Amino acid sequence: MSFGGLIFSNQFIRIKTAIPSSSVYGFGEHEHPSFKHSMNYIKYGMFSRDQAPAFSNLYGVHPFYMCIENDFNAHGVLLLNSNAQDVTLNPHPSIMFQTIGGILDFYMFLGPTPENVVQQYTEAIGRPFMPPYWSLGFHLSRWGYNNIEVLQKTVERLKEYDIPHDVQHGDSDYMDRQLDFTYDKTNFAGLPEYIKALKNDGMHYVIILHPFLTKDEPEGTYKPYDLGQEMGIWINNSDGATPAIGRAPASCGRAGVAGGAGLWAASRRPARIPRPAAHSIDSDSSEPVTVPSTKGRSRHAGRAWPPGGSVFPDYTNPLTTEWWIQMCMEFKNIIDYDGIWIDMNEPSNFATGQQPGCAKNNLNNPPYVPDITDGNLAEKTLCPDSKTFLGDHYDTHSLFGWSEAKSTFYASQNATGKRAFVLSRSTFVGSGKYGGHWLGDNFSRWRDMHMSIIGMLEFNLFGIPYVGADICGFNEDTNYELCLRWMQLGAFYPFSRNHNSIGSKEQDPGVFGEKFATISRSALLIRYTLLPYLYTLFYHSHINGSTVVRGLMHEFTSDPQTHGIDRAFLWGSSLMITPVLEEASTNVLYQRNMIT
Ligand code: MIG
Repeated sequence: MSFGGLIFSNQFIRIKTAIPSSSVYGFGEHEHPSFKHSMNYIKYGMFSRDQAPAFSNLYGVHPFYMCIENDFNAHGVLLLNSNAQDVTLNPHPSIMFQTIGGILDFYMFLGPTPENVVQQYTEAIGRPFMPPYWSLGFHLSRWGYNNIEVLQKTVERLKEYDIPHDVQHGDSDYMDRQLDFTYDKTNFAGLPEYIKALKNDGMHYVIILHPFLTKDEPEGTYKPYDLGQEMGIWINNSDGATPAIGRAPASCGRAGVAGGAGLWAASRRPARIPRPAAHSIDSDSSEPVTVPSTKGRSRHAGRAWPPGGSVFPDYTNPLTTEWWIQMCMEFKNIIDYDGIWIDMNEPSNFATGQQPGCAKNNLNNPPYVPDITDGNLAEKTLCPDSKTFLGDHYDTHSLFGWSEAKSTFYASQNATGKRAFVLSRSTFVGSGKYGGHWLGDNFSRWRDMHMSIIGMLEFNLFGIPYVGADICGFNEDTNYELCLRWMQLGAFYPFSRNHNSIGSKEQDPGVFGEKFATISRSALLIRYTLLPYLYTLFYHSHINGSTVVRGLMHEFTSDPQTHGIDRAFLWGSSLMITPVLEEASTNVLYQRNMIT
């Protein structure tokens, strides 16, 4: 180790180290173009952000990498640090870490095999949770069923085609005006009874919850806010006393949906990624919704704030966990759900900082801002000088999702009396102990299928083996061939869910007709035949920390040709899946870059 590059100051720490080879994997969360990293001066920022997959800092933070040395021994390194940071991979080969707070809390895991590295890593950070057996079945979801009839029709057609369907999700359109712990009694009238009926049929139901809560409901009508306010459990402004008021579409209501949805579309790829923005995602409005610029919006005091003022529960406070458990238990009496899907917990905010904007100070304007999208720590979230129970938001920002997952794990357990099921968008080191992860708002494009394999392999390194991408793609309209190939790949995601965004065309496996349904069914039946094997792999992951899905290099480490393979993957040590990832292709023998 060379200490030549060490700088240690209050808001800037840098250390550079030579590494023994250039076979490096991990660091996240990003959309990496390959599982094995390029070492060509590549810089990865880490700071949790509501950001559709792109080559930039995304929802979670994992400052962990694994390296396969030239003698084929593997080791892993964790920098346990929650501050905004970046790493640079250099061709020497070397790695430079830069963080703007905390300490250099390094952990080394000596392997010698890749599996040993992950086992040792999860021994330190917490072994993955044991998923309930039902959660290994096929899940169906979409944002924007918009009413119970469409939901019922969708469920019915899967049944008619005899497509395995074990879990149905309820995205936020089941809620009354986006309010957590409510359901829309007009458009989803009869939802509780319908869920009971599905459950009598052997199915399971997962509800979404968003972390921000509207503060604008009339007093005495919205208990989650009233009780939380009484308990004083919100993230506070820099004064440590008054709640930070951010902006979410929570109280926009039907009339406000156009504005709300337009703002929600702001989670598109950042401008520097040359991809077209998602089309209008508003199905309720006849007017096309344009995606507003996030630049300069709502930054300054004195500007009018539209409705939607929201508070943010501070899950690092044990009192918040008590409140959350109580709310989840009470809601279970209304909707008989089996698991909880926690979204927007970066935490996301539809403004730059809270009202009335961020003050100028060291925390909000640090001397160095790591390589993160927009180069502003408050963008799409709260001001860094906000106060949480564990400390300044500057230090705890990227722990929001982790702390919410932990609280939700206990809430799910308490509410259902069964093994917890939690799916979290934002994750940190150790999140796998409390839940799984989906790879966020991907696009209905062929490329995104390949990216999903890389993401899945990386989250297995991070100790979060219960992972999958939205099958058929979230943003944009999918098409028959892409969606069918994706159903075939997604049948082998540890977390297998077809999920879609509001306003996109329907894409459940029953909507494309009989042939599509038959092929999807047969792919899913292979999965179902193998469920005892998959469940056993999860058991090993829970007990020994092994990966569930792994790259070929885990098992054939001494064959360097396997080091770059990320278009095929293994379930455990014994089953290889090689999906078709290209349009108009009927075999995989000549797929580009099969071996790199
Ligand atoms: O972008 O709840 O990533 O899966 O469907 C809006 C609505 C908020 C983001 C999640 C997505 C979910 C959507 N949510």
